[in-house]
Amino acid sequence: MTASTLITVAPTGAESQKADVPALPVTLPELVKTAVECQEAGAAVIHVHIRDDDGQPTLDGQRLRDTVAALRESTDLIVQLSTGGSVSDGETARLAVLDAAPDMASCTMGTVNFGDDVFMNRWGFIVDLHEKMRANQVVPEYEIFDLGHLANLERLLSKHGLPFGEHVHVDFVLGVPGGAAGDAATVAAMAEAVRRHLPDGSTFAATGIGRTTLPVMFASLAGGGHVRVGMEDTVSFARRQPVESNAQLVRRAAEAAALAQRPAMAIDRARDLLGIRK
Ligand code: KMH
Ligand code: ZN
Repeated sequence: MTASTLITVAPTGAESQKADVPALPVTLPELVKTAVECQEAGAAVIHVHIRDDDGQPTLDGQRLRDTVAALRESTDLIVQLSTGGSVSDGETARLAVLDAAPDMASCTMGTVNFGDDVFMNRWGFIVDLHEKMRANQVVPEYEIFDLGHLANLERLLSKHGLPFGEHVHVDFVLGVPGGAAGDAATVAAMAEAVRRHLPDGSTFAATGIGRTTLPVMFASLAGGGHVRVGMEDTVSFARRQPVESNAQLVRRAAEAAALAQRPAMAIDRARDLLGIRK
């Protein structure tokens, strides 16, 4: 178990609309302001989805490059771009995200029902993402929406080798309608699968969608895991209390981590742990 807790913030996502969630950061200045606040609050990694001028999800290459540059200019955060995008994004655009040269990128380990939609992740596409990340020296965060995704990751690593950085880090995204439940038992089952089936030293984080945020966060901390929080995953701080800012969620995670005697991980330590290129 690491002595400190890696906190990732996922501030925007691709699903919520600014009209419904006014505090959602959708412009570049809003994203940078959020990032600065979240770094101060204890985050080490930022998982980024971007929006276009109408506030809709986009994978536009120039915007992605501008976003990476702006986050590097204003923060020390590890910049992780989403290759998941939104459910309507195609494989070519999702692979091209890596051309923006982030430190990290997400790599979802299987197809999953996603509310009324399907989040499509074919085996061949996963292999392409894994190989391109290694060629581009981008560290993956393997996104796990269901237990079978961990078996798929074991298969990927055995057939195609370790990722760039040679460290395996996964993120359990729980409570998605169509995926694994967001509860302590599921976190424990997945943590056990990581220990049994992934290389020694592999690390996991967990995030719970909506009202599963707190049980998943506490279960992950209790099980030696790391945490992801942010408005991509929940827009309610508590019952009938909308989230005011991403930093509010990061502060709560940092307080919980400190109570668990595993305080928020420093960014330099996170870079070493994950194997981020210097
Ligand atoms: N927006 C979801 C369809 C990722 O960022 O890699 C996919 C997602 C996962 O959020
Ligand atoms: Zn995402």
